[in-house]
Amino acid sequence: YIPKESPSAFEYVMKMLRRIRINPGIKVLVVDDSQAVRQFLRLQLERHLYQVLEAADAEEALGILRRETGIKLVLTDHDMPGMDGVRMTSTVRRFLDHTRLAIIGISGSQDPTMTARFIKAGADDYLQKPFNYEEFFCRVTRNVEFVENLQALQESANKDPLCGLSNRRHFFEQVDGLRHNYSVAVLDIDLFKRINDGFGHDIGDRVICQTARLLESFFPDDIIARFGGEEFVILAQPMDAPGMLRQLDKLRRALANLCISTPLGDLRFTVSIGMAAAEEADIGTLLKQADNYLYQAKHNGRNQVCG
Ligand code: GH3
Ligand code: MG
Ligand code: MG
Ligand code: MG
Repeated sequence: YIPKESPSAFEYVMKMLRRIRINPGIKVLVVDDSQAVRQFLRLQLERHLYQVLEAADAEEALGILRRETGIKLVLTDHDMPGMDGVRMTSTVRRFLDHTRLAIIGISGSQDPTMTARFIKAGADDYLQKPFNYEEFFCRVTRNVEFVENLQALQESANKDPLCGLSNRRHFFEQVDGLRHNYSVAVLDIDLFKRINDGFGHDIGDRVICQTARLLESFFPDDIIARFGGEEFVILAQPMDAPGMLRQLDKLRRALANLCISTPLGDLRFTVSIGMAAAEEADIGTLLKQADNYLYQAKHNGRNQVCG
């Protein structure tokens, strides 16, 4: 949630990030075949409140990375029995990109190509053993902050700051490439201008957020987004047009039954919904069809689903 008074999402995110100097509870995975090295790194990291996980080889590390969520940094040795650190890095990068976690390669090898090999494989940084304590923490902190900055930027680029749903841009990113077997619905709050005029913009905002929450609870497994103003889009897959129409009508009734208490008295509102489904059609075509049905729903007196 980004407060209205902040000049922009970007500045707000940056301010929050500057405030967080230490990262308590941030998960770091240490991969090294030497238990003594793992123990040493654990002690160092725990002094800075990191939460440390350990793996004795690449295979164990890959298992942990597939299972655990929220690991922000991997510190990996190069020479280990089985898969080496460089190969492990390129394997990790097939399923976790730079916005998910940073990787720092560590090695005592004198091989002058080691840094380049780690970075080409997808590592973000490299440390030569034995390393200086100060340098170690500079690099750890810098890389964790970088991942967090990327994640915060990605979130503010994808999410609607008012209601937290995906925005229009992220919606199209998520549906990119879909060609068949889905249905699309466009939902628009009825006479929303009157809500704003009669109850004020803040109450209008609350109506938008309440609508978003109900949308989420009625379509938990589908792609939903706030397209703009008081308009939302739902994409359900696989396509089941009659089922989708029923679910949309349930949502419509649930919204009509909501009663929002405000300083100016109780507020009720309704929505109109247009839905389109096709075995084979691009998203643009389906959205246009759903929009036409929405227009029909408005024309027929609002508070209804057409499709
Ligand atoms: P209809 O039933 O035909 O859809 O009528 P309507 O009044 O809902 O339609 P209209 O498109 O004329 O009004 C939409 C209003 O939504 C206009 C705009 O000021 C308001 N609006 C857009 N974004 C926001 C927002 O983020 N918060 C609030 N409170 N109002 C918004
Ligand atoms: Mg080793
Ligand atoms: Mg409207
Ligand atoms: Mg509208």
